[in-house]
Amino acid sequence: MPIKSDFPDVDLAVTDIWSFLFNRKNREFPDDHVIFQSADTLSKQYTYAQLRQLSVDFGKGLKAVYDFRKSDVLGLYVPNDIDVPPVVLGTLWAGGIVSPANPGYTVAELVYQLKDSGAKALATHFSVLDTARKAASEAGIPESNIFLLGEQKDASMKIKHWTSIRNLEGTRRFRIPKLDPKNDLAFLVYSSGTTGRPKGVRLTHFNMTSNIEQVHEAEGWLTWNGSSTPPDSDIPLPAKGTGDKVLACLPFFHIYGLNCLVLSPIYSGITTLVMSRFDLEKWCSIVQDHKITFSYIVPPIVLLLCKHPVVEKYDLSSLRMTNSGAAPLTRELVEGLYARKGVKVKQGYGLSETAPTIFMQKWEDWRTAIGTTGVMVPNLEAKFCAVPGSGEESDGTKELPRGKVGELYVKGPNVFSGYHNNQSATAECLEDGWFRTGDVGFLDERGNLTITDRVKELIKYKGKILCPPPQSNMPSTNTSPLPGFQVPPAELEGYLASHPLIDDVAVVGVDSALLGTEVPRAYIVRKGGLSATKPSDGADIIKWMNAKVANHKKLRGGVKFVDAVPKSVSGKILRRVLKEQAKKEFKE
Ligand code: 4UW
Repeated sequence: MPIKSDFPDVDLAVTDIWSFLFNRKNREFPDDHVIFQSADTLSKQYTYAQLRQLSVDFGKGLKAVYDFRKSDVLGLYVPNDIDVPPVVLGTLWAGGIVSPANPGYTVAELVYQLKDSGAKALATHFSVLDTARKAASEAGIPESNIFLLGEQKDASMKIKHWTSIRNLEGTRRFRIPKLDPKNDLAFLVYSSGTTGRPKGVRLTHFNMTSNIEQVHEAEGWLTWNGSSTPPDSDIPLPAKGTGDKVLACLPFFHIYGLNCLVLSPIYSGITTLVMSRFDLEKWCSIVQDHKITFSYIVPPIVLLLCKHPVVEKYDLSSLRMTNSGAAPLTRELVEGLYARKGVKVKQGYGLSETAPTIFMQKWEDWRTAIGTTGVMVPNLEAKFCAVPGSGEESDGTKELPRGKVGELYVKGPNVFSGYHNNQSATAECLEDGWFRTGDVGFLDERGNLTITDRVKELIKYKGKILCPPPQSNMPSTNTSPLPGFQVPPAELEGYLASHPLIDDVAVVGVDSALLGTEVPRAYIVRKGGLSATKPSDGADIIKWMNAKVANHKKLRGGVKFVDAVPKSVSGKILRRVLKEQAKKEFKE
């Protein structure tokens, strides 16, 4: 039997995102409440009423200026900016679909997304305008369909600014088109995927509004005016008479930022300060100076907060809580940050395909469920099935008993409707509403999920074990090859990151011709960088590590010191880059 969330089901709204946010009946905060504020120039801010008006004006402009029709796609290629929310909401008002792209993309990468999504227009920023222009031209988007967000550096430039896109004739009357929230798409996000080419994840209006409601129900602690009462715990309220203040430092193009930082604040009324990009010292100084109470972060940020010397200078005590997700976070880092700065971290877990959040640690459990990603959000079902390659049947039909480690499948209103233009990839992970996450983990007795790793990232170590012959009349042999032990790189990284002389680490599998199997190899950033002399060679670390783990997890692929671990902007280790590197370097 699939496992149900312990939260009672929420009676979910079935409506388009714009109406969900701006025609909300039970809204508590007033029209003039500030929702977004630029963390760079604090004077720039948008209240709820301004966002509503700006988005309608812009939506009408899209129709008038670009003849934007229902399901037309707007490509969004910008660093974080407080203009992103009104442009996104305006596009949705016009019935369009937003396809946000990483502003670090090259021309070729952007062309791929613009073509695959079929973008009709492109919103961009002067800092990346050059790439945007070239990519638009290659993707067949006319220059007149490119416009700018943020600062308009050069007033003489021919490229329009989004604020000039209005229903200029003023006489044409437009209405929000009739949308079918369960079928019409709101977003085409391109899943970062640490392996393979990005795929367009088709997210409907209902997927997104459902996830906002699911999270709101499970979260429930952020307060726009400081009035909610915390359960009996060590978590204080914001300063008297004030609401929570969130510092937004994660990219808006990624699903975590898109839902938690662009859409959710308009629903919850939580004032959100927008950084154009993450910078550690700036993040610390904004937290200190503006009494930030909450921030969504990723494990590489937790690592920096634990280890970087600059953090010492700042008072981060206004933070009631932080929320980490997008990659594994170890117990050692959570404890390390609390010991160093008194900053609490809880975890969330989700995927682009689930719009995104499916598990969340409760605030009051930040310490008692440490290292887990928390409990299932409402309206969700889950099951665990055997991991491919484990020797057991693994087609997703046979459920494992609760508590056993397996591959996680989920079903719910937030599960996407498939990959764009890619039926075979959709068929591989979506059947009868069940989505195969590709993540491996288990539930504890309180329903908290521990993710042990991703199926594709598990290192398969084919060792040999000593065993008696199966039947006494068979020829005797004292060794037997195993189908493959699975070594979770995240577990080894957790141990290594707790080493006092190690600043950062990634573990990948590398093929050993000698042993005829994949073996774990570690890429390590020493404290003090490449010039550091300690630990002096990998042998010390291998010895230290191997004493902590079972035989099949030993670092048989060796250790290499590097100056940085390659990571995606959403905080994931780029294992394919390291695997390529390992192939070239690894000599036995
Ligand atoms: N622990 C271990 C985690 C975790 C994790 C994600 O780029 P995508 O498609 O999506 C994301 C979404 C992150 C996210 C969403 C909502 C939320 O509340 C939250 O925490 C606050 C984070 O990253 O990558 C999906 C893949 O990222 C890994 C996992 O492998 C998943 O399949 N991942 N969160 N807490 N791994």
